[in-house]
Amino acid sequence: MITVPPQLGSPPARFLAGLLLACLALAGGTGGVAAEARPAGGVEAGSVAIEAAWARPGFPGGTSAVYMVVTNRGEEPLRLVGAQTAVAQETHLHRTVLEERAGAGGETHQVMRMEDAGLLELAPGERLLFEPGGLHVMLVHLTQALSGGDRFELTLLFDGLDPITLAVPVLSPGEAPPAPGSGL
Ligand SMILES: [Cu+2]
Repeated sequence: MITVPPQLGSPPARFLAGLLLACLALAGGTGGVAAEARPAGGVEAGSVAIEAAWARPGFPGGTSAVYMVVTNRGEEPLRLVGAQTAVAQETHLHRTVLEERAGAGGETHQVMRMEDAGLLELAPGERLLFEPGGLHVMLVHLTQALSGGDRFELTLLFDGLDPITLAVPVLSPGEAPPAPGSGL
C-alpha cells in the first residue's frame, strides 16, 4: 500500500513518491486523436480473451502501466494471479483508488493511491477492465526504455492454466487507446 510520504528526504520515500507520481500521471486521460488503424494488443487462448492491450511509455529504471480487457469465455471461474515481463524488474497487479483524508484543520481532501489488486476472479462471461484510474499492470524498474511504437511481451498467469503471452503496444502520450472489439 502506498501513501503520500510526509517528506521526500530519504531514498525510499523518494522512490515511493516517484511511484505515486507515476500512478497520478497514469490516472490522467489520454484524449487526442480519433480511432484509426493501429495495432491493438490481444490474444485468445482457450477460454481467455485479452483485447485492447496498451502500455504507457517509460524510462529505464522508471515505471509504466499496462491496460487491457480480459474476458472469461469459459464455463469456469477464471483467476488472474500475476503477470511477468522481461522489460521490468517487478510486475504488480494494482488498483488505483481515491481516498478521503481528514486534513489538520478538519477539512477533507482526496488522496490518490494504488494498492495491490487482490483476488481477481472472473465469473463465466465476465469482462475485467484494466484502465487508467483503476486496475493496471504496474511495471516497476523498467529494464529498457518504452517508447511510442514499441511492442513488448507480457505474460499473464491464470490459476490452473498455461501462461498466456501477448504483445503489448506502447502508445505515445496523447495517442488514443485501442477500443475493445477493434481487433486482436
Ligand atoms: Cu500502480
